[in-house]
Amino acid sequence: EEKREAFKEAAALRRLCRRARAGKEPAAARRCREEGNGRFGSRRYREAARLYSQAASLERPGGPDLSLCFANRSAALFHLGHFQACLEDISRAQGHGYPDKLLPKVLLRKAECLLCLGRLQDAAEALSAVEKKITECQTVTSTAHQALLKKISQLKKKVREKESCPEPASEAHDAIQRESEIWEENDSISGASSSLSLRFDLERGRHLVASQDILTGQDLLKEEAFVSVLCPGESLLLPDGNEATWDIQVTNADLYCHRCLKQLLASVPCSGCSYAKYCSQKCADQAWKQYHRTECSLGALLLTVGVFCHVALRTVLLAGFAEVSRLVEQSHDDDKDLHNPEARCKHLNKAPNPRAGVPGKAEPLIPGCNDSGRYQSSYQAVFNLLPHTEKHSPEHKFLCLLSVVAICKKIQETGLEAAVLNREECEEWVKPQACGNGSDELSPRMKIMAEAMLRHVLQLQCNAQAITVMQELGSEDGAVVNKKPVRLATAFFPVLSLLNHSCSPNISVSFNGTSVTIRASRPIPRGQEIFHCYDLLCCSNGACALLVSRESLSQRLWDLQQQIKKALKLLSDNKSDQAIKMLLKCQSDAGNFLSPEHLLMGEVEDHLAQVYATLGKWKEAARHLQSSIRIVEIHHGPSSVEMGHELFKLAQILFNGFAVSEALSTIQRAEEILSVHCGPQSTQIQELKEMKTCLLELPKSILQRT
Ligand SMILES: *[C@@H]1O[C@H](CO)[C@@H](O)[C@H](O)[C@H]1NC(C)=O
Ligand SMILES: *[C@@H]1O[C@H](CO)[C@@H](O)[C@H](O)[C@H]1NC(C)=O
Ligand SMILES: *[C@@H]1O[C@H](CO)[C@@H](O)[C@H](O)[C@H]1NC(C)=O
Ligand SMILES: *[C@@H]1O[C@H](CO)[C@@H](O)[C@H](O)[C@H]1NC(C)=O
Ligand SMILES: *[C@@H]1O[C@H](CO)[C@@H](O)[C@H](O)[C@H]1NC(C)=O
Ligand SMILES: *[C@@H]1O[C@H](CO)[C@@H](O)[C@H](O)[C@H]1NC(C)=O
Ligand SMILES: *[C@@H]1O[C@H](CO)[C@@H](O)[C@H](O)[C@H]1NC(C)=O
Ligand SMILES: CC(=O)N[C@H]1CO[C@H](CO)[C@@H](O)[C@@H]1O
Repeated sequence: EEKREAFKEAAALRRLCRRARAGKEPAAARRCREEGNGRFGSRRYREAARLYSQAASLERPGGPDLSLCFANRSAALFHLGHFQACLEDISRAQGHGYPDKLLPKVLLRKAECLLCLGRLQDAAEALSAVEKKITECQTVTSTAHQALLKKISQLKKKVREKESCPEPASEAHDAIQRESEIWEENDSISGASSSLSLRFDLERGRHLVASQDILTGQDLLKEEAFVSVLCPGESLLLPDGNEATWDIQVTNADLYCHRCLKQLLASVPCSGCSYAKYCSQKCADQAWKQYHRTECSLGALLLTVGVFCHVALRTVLLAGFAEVSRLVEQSHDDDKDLHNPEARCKHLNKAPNPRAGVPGKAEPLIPGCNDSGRYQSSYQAVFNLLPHTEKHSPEHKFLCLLSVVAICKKIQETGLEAAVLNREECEEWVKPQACGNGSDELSPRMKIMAEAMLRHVLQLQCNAQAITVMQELGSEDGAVVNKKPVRLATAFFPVLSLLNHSCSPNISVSFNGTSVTIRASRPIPRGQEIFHCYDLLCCSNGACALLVSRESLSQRLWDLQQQIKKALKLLSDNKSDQAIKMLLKCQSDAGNFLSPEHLLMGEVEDHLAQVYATLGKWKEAARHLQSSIRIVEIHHGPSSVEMGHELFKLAQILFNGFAVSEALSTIQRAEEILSVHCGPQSTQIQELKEMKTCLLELPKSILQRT
């Protein structure tokens, strides 16, 4: 019976896979590129660049078509003022066989870029190269020829002008010094502050405790994810993408690097699939070596089985077969020991921590630490996170097993087993071939990998950490720019996982790429345990971190999000009063099960601010926004970019409401933060400056009127 059930499930999985798309599709590539040309024509350069990127990821490498995508994108990047990225795309185009007869136009763009970057010598050289090319090239029609020559002489003139009158060196970027805190790392826990220490007792398991008094805002932990996998997420409507003549399906995969999660400007596509896109060739090469050579042809399957299975696979690929099998075998030995009283005794006797070194008062060796008692972000630490096997239902475990086996079988079928087991280095992309051995069984080595993967999938239920970022949403009314936290990736942070769950955590979490920073959100006296709030859910009756409660809480969270959506719909239908009623109800519902610092609580406040702003009730709007800002500050820190954007919004509202002195101080704070993150020349800073000027002239006229 069970076998038949498994068979049915496996067939369903295969059917589903056909729907997920991760392969190259040249026809779709061409459509994207044409659409991009259309957007370029109407000067919507950001959208154009995005469409050209999409085209590049769908195009097969090897033909000139890919080079056209890069050349086209370089034009959009040039207009956006991203000269360095533009130069990189031009050399990519040349590297992929850009047609000779089209070259002059692109080389001219290169010269212009170099000129803008102040590299005059290089610009002059590029110009003579274009001239040479044009005289060689018979195919250029005479009018085009004339136009090019005219452009060349203009540029040459500009080069000469710049040479004779060099611009003053741009003023040194006087960024504000962040209060650089003394950061001292703990000797025995990698990434943790020296104010923390790791404890272990049978009742509480492993946990972190303050070993000295900790101040609000103090950094407690800086950790790089052991593994992280980008969540595809829903497709998003971006601010400039809402005139949907062509539905640009933008997902996280189009916006963030597949490996390091950096925001993408001009993505480098994988040469094998259309899904993985990188911030640079370097990231692409590293991902290929570490895991993508295996994952590339599994794309559709991985998108179908879900991100937890994907994380599990990538975890074992990063660890390598030798380390995986060492720990799997060790865990088998430990299990045997547990069922054999004599061995168990021996096991306990060997447990004392060699570093504790106090005779007669030996502590047990803390699981996950290496033999010298150091806990660090390693595969061993990941392996020792608790899978809570007994808490999962048999159905759930069965489903996880099925997905893991499906992945391993696919790896065997496609002849990628050798790559997985590191038996030979295959750095080049080779088309996987069906392997001759038609056996339905997993090989003994793949069985070991599968066992470890299953363990990781189960661990993730409790230990998965979501990496979130603030993402800008379409602003309907244009008065206030809206941002929302979205889940970007799922990751294992073995040190962060040492923090136990609590309803009212005493820390805040913020992310930069694949690294996390933990700060104290309130003073923590010496000797207290440090608590973290996973997924930031609060538990209904004090029983924390139980899977059951997590599931039902997720349901309530989902319901709440639907309510919020409805309220926003009311708002867009001009039914502001009803929208306010609904949002206030959301707020009181949410208060019953979310901690006051939950990001969703902030989001509701934010929407309330938005409604009041559309009604011109600036005072109420400001009050709600201030509540939202308090939450953002807890989560992202007082000088985070998120905080900067919230203050920017508040400044707009205070400005509109003529709250002069409050507006001025808010502008000041926003300026300080945003000039660090976005640069003193950014549009946000310019707008803040304009508001300030306006406000400083305002009082006289207002006073005269009143
Ligand atoms: C894109 O490339 C095509 C083919 O080379 C060209 O005709 C078109 O003008 C290019 N568009 C832009 C914006 O560069
Ligand atoms: C680091 O952690 C250890 C053990 O967890 C603890 O005893 C020690 O006080 C901490 N501080 C430093 C500076 O290592
Ligand atoms: C434990 O890890 C630390 C840091 O990587 C290393 O210096 C030490 O040699 C390791 N100890 C053992 C016994 O492997
Ligand atoms: C096929 O592979 C399975 C698992 O690796 C192995 O047990 C079996 O001996 C292989 N059969 C042949 C004919 O190589
Ligand atoms: C994020 O990390 C990068 C390097 O990885 C660093 O250059 C940048 O300053 C960091 N950003 C913030 C806001 O800390
Ligand atoms: C830290 O969090 C725990 C759990 O919620 C709580 O018991 C403790 O009082 C908090 N500590 C401080 C200083 O707030
Ligand atoms: C809402 O009101 C604004 C101005 O009051 C109007 O321009 C807009 O068309 C209205 N929208 C709807 C859906 O009624
Ligand atoms: C108080 C509390 O929640 N303790 C938990 C801390 O985490 C360990 C596992 O890492 C659990 O076993 C404890 O129950």
